[in-house]
Amino acid sequence: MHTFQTLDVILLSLVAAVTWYFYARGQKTKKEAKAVAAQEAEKVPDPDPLWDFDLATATTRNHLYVNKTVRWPYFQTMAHQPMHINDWIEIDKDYEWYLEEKARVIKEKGKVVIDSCPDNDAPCGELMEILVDYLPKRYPTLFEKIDCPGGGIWNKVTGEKLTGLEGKQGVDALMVCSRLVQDDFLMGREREDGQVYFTGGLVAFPGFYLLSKKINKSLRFAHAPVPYFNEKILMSVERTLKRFKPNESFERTSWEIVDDRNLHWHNMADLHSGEKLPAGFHPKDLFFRVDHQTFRKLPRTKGIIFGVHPIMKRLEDLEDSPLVPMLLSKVHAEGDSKLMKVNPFCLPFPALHIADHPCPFQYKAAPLYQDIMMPYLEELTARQIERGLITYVA
Ligand SMILES: *[C@@H]1O[C@H](CO)[C@@H](O)[C@H](O)[C@H]1NC(C)=O
Ligand SMILES: *[C@@H]1O[C@H](CO)[C@@H](O)[C@H](O)[C@H]1NC(C)=O
Ligand SMILES: CC(=O)N[C@H]1CO[C@H](CO)[C@@H](O)[C@@H]1O
Repeated sequence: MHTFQTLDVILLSLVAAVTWYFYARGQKTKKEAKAVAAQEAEKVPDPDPLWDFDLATATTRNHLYVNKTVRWPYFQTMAHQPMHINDWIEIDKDYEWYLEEKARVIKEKGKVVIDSCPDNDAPCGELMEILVDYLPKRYPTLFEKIDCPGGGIWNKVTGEKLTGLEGKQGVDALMVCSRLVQDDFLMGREREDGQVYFTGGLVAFPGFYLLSKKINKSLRFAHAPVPYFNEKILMSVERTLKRFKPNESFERTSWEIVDDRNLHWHNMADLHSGEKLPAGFHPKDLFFRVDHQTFRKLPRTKGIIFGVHPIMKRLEDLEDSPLVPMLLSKVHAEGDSKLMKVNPFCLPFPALHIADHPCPFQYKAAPLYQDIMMPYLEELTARQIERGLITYVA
């Protein structure tokens, strides 16, 4: 009886154990299956090839319109939209000039524009990998994969063959990226304290800020001097950056009026509070700078990649863009003055103004050029009405 009971207990335990084992195994396989399914779902499809791409005439998409670059009312929002993978890297006819200029800036400025924290070195490698994979697929007439030990890519525009790429990380990997696309890449990641930090990147064309002033700083810290930013949207921006998945890339555009073509550092960036552009500065020499900003999450290393492709238009070219001069004028005339004194180019994000820039007036922009620009915009609008591009409704 006694023995029997014991045996019973043992048997029961055994049954329980076996049941538990299979149950647990089932759960585990279920969990694994779920993880695999999630990975599948997060997979980014290949871009469509542009077989008839003509570099000599290529332009980016018309970001002025399509992405509501100049917005009215002018609120500070991320104003982002999902990005099709085809639109991640745009190449235009100025490609070679950008690459040469980028190389010059990197050579001159070094760590100020290209750098990586230790926890960003692997993401740099992954960024290079996805670029090298993407470009021959999207632009098969410009790039070709090289099958060699270590792997490589042939840039047929510059004639360079970049090889031995496998295992490249950090700045070495970013140098490869700098020979491939016009875009800059600022990189970030969520660290253990739950905040997003800027951890490195290749930022040759920031216009008004320097990577060296942002690196290893949290998004919160880096945005401290931007009016409204922290109060209003920092939390939501941070949440978005932490949560978005590799399959949930997005894009936005921002704009700025600038006084030269120096993408690295506009002359205006050095003007101080109360200063203006020199007397006699012709409004035709102002540029409308549009930055196409792309946001991707790296699947393996979870790095956050902010790509930026600046596009320059002369102010006079806006004559052919119906309503844009009028809208621009309205934004300046009636926009929130606290915001318009801010450099809207960076807003709200990457809003990379220089927390500790020596110039006390880093959020300036409008007061420097407004007097010169406004009458000219009116001229452009009048010409659009004359040409029948727009109709005047009182
Ligand atoms: C991206 O992948 C996740 C799985 O991790 C899935 O839940 C989500 O719906 C996907 N998003 C899009 C836009 O496909
Ligand atoms: C980043 O900053 C932290 C302190 O905030 C410091 O301990 C660390 O050494 C810095 N890392 C780099 C790569 O500069
Ligand atoms: C070309 C392009 O990407 N256009 C997009 C701009 O934004 C609108 C939504 O606001 C999209 O519908 C367009 O596809």
